[in-house]
Amino acid sequence: GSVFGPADLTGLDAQLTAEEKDLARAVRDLVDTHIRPNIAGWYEQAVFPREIIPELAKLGLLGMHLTGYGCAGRSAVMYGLAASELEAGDSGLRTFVSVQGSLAMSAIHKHGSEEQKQHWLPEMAAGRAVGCFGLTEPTAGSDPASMRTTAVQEPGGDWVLNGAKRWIGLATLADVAIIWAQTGEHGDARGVRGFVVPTDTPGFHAVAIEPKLSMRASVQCDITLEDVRLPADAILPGESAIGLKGPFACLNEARYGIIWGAMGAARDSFEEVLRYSSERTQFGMPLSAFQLTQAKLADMALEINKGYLLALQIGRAKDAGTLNPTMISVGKLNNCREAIRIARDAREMLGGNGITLDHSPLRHANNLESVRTYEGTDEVHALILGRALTGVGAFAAAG
Ligand code: TGC
Repeated sequence: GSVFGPADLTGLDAQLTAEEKDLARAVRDLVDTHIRPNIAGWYEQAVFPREIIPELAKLGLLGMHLTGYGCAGRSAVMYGLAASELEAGDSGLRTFVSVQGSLAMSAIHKHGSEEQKQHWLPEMAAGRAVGCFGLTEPTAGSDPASMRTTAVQEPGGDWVLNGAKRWIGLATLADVAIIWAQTGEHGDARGVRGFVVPTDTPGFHAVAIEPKLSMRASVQCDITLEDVRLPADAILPGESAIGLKGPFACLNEARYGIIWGAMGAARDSFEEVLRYSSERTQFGMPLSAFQLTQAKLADMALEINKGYLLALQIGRAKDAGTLNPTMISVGKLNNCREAIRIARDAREMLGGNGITLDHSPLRHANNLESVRTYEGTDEVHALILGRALTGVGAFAAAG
């Protein structure tokens, strides 16, 4: 059958190479073996299963789109397929791979020194070191330019960081944090810059944000930075990392993965309710024989086909080197919005049984509340598209 499952009514499968399909199936096997049997328990107990990290590393899924330094060097489409399969298991597990690979490893790979790359990337690709990415702050979410965290360089060359970060995935598990901070004007450092911060540096504290009603099999944290002293070479030195375009280049990678990931959660919700509706009998016939059920299933399948077509189009553009951030916003906005609708419709079709952890759709819908919010909210992506269409930025009040 199609790697996109029974929702594939448009020959999506035929758009993939054999190698791409093999990778998707290998990740699905991992999800079936290690995630599906346990996810309800992890979700209920709010546990991120650390033991999954070596399994993800074995398949080369950590920093899988990066080349060299022990990374798998896979195509964007393969990375997307892996994200989709993982998120069919749970958004929290896909988030681990995104934060580790698309954010933390990408930051070092794109903007780091040779020493930083050699030191961290092979360990992170092997899953022996975990990374996190600190951009968002308690008072700077959609507007990262308003961040207050500072990095001040002392005469001896050391950097001293002070401030706070919020909603940082994996921070309590992480060995290394990429922290973005305002430098003011220090020699070559201008504006926002990134720093490679080992999390055992004195003054670095991370605390998990609890209790959450979303993304429970994952960890998001508050970080405080109190006089965190770093050597001069802790700064990400690349020209590419001067200013907010440094972190935005990493967000592009993570947002790209979400385009595919969200469709995985949608597909899993659809498959669950497709199965259920053929087994569940009311008024003397299976739910699947009711016209209202069929209309809902058809609508879900339409959006899954459109969502994957969009993901494939954007993925092929990424592999061809023609991707631009506007295309990423099209995919992120559309696929998160449609995925959460599909997950909610699937919950509804499961009736009362749909509110238990025996079924995936409400868990997916709750997770997708986070997915549509992080890496640029629906509103931010709508405004990025509005700016692309009109030439007028409407993020802040005019004047
Ligand atoms: P503006 O201030 O004009 O731009 C600053 C510079 O950045 C460049 N740029 C981009 N570069 C590459 N890719 C993109 N997508 C870029 N978007 C902007 C821009 O060209 C400029 O460069 P330069 O050389 O002129 O300095 O900003 P803007 O007006 O373009 O953007 C405004 C807005 C609202 C779109 C932007 O601020 C935005 O995207 N806000 C949303 C922030 C967001 O997504 N936050 C999520 C943070 S993720 C995180 O902290 C952890 S969540 C995951 C986890 O850990 O679990």
